[in-house]
Amino acid sequence: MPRTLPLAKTTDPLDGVERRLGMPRRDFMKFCAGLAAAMGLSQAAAPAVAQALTTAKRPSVIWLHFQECTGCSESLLRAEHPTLEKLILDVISLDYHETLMAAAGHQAEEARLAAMAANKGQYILVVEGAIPTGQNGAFCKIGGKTAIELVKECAADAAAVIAIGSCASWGGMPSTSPNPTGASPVSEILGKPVLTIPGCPPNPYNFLTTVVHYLVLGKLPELDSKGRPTFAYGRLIHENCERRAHFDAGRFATEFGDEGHRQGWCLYKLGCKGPETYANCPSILFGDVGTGSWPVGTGHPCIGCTEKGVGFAKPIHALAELLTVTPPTQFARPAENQGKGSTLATVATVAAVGGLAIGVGARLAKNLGNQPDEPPAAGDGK
Ligand code: FSX
Ligand code: SF4
Ligand code: F3S
Repeated sequence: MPRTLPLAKTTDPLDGVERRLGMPRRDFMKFCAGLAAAMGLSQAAAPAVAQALTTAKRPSVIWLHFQECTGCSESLLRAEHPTLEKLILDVISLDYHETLMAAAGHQAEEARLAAMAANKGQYILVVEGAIPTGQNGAFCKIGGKTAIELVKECAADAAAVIAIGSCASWGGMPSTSPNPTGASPVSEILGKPVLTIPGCPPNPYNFLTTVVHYLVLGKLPELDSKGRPTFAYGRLIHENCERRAHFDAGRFATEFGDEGHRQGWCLYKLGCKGPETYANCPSILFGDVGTGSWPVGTGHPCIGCTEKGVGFAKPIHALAELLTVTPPTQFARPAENQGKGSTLATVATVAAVGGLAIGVGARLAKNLGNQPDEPPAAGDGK
């Protein structure tokens, strides 16, 4: 008599998603579709993203803090929808993070050394904050080591180094002239380029998408000349700004609270650095709190916080350099140079297909909500 072989047990990797992330499976799949689109992949890649998020071995992450305000960590932890901080903490194994770990003193140092030894050559080093090089690094010591010694020690056996925030990426706010502490970027200390995710603070989705790219494709994303992933920093803010039509029509706010400002007109004359700053802020917004949740959306000019040589370097209300455009005297130019990376249109397409993706619902709502009842007549601008 033939023997009946027992059926192999199958386990659905998505089974635990609802419990672990508090996110319905359907929403999780839509979210994965959004991440795939953000990486420049097609909708067909969504299952691979879901697979990587649910089954890939969680990479060990050593997270160092130096000269900064902890806003990078705060922005990751304060994201609301869809429980981003849970997703990040689920996707990575955060083995050392000075402001989040319970351990202190010698215990904390031991945890760092143990994680580095156990994951030699495989862990990701994330650095938040600039590194003070003045007076031989005496401005910042942790566990008896200077920031310079610590970052070199941790980078030696890392699989990848990520500089998160503008401080770690290019010096940021602590490096503002005259830079008395010699605040320097990670790349300068290590003497080699590193992946950077600038912004003060950076958008947490750009960090998550970078990590997911690493998990799904086994490599870091394509970078620009400043080490930034092109999926997030490939286009000027000015290319995707909801106020762009006002710029092209010559309608500018010239004072905070004036008629143009209240009408939502372009903030170029108030010093907006969107025309010389590369970032996806207008496409993916911040904090998932709804319409207008990015600097220009709230009525303040972009200060260029993601851009070396602009943020914390140029006066906030000084006029921006126009990298690709000049304000037309009468008509918009028929075509402009465009960067690479996600556009409002591509993100909106994902929203239409998936119904939910990286703050897109809020983005679309904002666009609708921002329509003035009666568009001001051309020529009203100042
Ligand atoms: Fe703060 Fe991070 Fe700014 Fe710097 O973000 S938000 S000062 S970029 O390193 O903590
Ligand atoms: Fe938007 Fe600023 Fe460009 Fe005006 S100058 S369109 S506010 S990015
Ligand atoms: Fe920074 Fe400008 Fe975006 S100030 S957050 S780069 S809109």
